[in-house]
Amino acid sequence: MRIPIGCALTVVVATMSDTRVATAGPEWVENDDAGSNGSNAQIVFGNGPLTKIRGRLGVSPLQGGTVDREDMYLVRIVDPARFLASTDVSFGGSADFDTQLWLFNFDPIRPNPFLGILGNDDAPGGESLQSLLLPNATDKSGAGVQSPGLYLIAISAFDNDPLSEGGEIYEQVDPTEISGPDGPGGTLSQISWTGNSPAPRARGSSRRPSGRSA
Ligand SMILES: [Ca+2]
Ligand SMILES: [Ca+2]
Ligand SMILES: [Ca+2]
Repeated sequence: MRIPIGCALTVVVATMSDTRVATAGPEWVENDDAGSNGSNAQIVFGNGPLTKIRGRLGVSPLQGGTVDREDMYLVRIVDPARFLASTDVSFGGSADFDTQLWLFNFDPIRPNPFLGILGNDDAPGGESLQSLLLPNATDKSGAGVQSPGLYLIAISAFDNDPLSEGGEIYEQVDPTEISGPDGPGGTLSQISWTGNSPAPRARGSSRRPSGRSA
């Protein structure tokens, strides 16, 4: 049992069947706990397009009060141009905390198998603390989802950011940018997190969307 933080992540990633990974449709519910990196990410499997992931972050009293700060899922993106992931109610998602979303490569045969691709804190537009990932970065990194395949998608609360051995993978100059992997650690595989954010918190005067979507 983990209590406080609920979220539903709208994900449009897969449009075909006949594969074990990431064509679960339409909804995937976190099973036990999704891990925090590419080696323990939860595999999303099934048939049909995946439209939503439901999960929880927060304190686990049954696990000694440890805090689960991030969840990562392995999904298949079939049509990169249609990729969208969001916790914002405008896109069918929901969360009761200030979310961040992250996308990584999943390429286990390479020396750096979990390279960062995209990250966002607050959806472009500036009215929401919820997050939005689209196929391409909005900063000057030129990053984007280039080809169909397996990818890792992760959710964390602000300001818990992904790390490689080189440091932070993303440079979030503006909270509303969809960032490419332009941080000092951006050329290396994700291995951990900054861990900042034991509990969700709101920032500024933006309205905090509440409730959990259907
Ligand atoms: Ca987790
Ligand atoms: Ca946010
Ligand atoms: Ca950036």
